[in-house]
This record gives sequence, structure tokens and C-alpha cells, in this order.
Amino acid sequence: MAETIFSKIIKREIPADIVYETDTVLAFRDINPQAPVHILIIPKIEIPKVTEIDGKKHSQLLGDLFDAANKLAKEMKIEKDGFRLVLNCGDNGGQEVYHLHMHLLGGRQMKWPPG
Ligand code: DGP
Repeated sequence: MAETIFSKIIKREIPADIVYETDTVLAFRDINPQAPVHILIIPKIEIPKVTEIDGKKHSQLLGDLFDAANKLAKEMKIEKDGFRLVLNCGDNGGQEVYHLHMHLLGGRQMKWPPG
């Protein structure tokens, strides 16, 4: 699998506005924000998309991603009003970057259904 732009961000080969980091997870602001708060939370290991998640093998990592989302929601003061977590998978899902990532969106009222 070809290296993505997110691997380059992990390796600090290209800049990003990094807001959170642990041994397993990195989070940075989306370059094209769709809400006042729009953060991408990614695993440091390369998992291209949701269908390549193995629930047992990646259980700790998945927990780490949700812990990061909750921590950031608190830090960004959007946890009380609410927020949205999005994982796009594949072409129909609207996925552009094939390195697993969770969008944390908040700071405005979200609509449903999504576009
Ligand atoms: P998705 O469509 O779910 O694959 O979302 C990919 C997101 O990644 C999209 O909202 C824009 C963002 N993005 C793409 N390239 C870069 C980049 O170089 N830096 C940052 N910070 N975000 C990027």
C-alpha cells in the first residue's frame, strides 16, 4: 500500500497543526475544516480503512482512538453541546485518504442525513 499524506504527517515530513499525541495515536486539525472544531484522529500504524480493522487485534488501539476523541472534545469544549465522529470508508463512503482516521466535528449544529 502506497504511503499516504498522513504517514508523512506522523513522520513530521510535512507540517500539520498537531493537537494530541500518544505512542499509538496522533490528532491534528483538518486542512479543510467543515466545522469550528474539525480534528482528524489517526492511529500511528497504517490501517488503510475500516474494513481492515480486526476487532480483537486492534481493540486497544480502537480504545485509544475513542479516548483521544473524548479527551479532545473536552479540551475543545464541545463535549457538553455534543459533536460528531465520522469514519468514511471507501469510495462511496467519501474516503479520500487511505489511512484510517476519525473526524471529530463540533462547534455547530450538525444535520442528518449527511450529504
Ligand atoms: P476523508 O474524506 O474521510 O478521507 O478525509 C480526509 C480528510 O483529510 C479531509 O477532510 C481533508 C484532510 N486532509 C487531506 N490532506 C491533508 C493534509 O495534508 N493535512 C491535513 N491537516 N488534513 C488533510
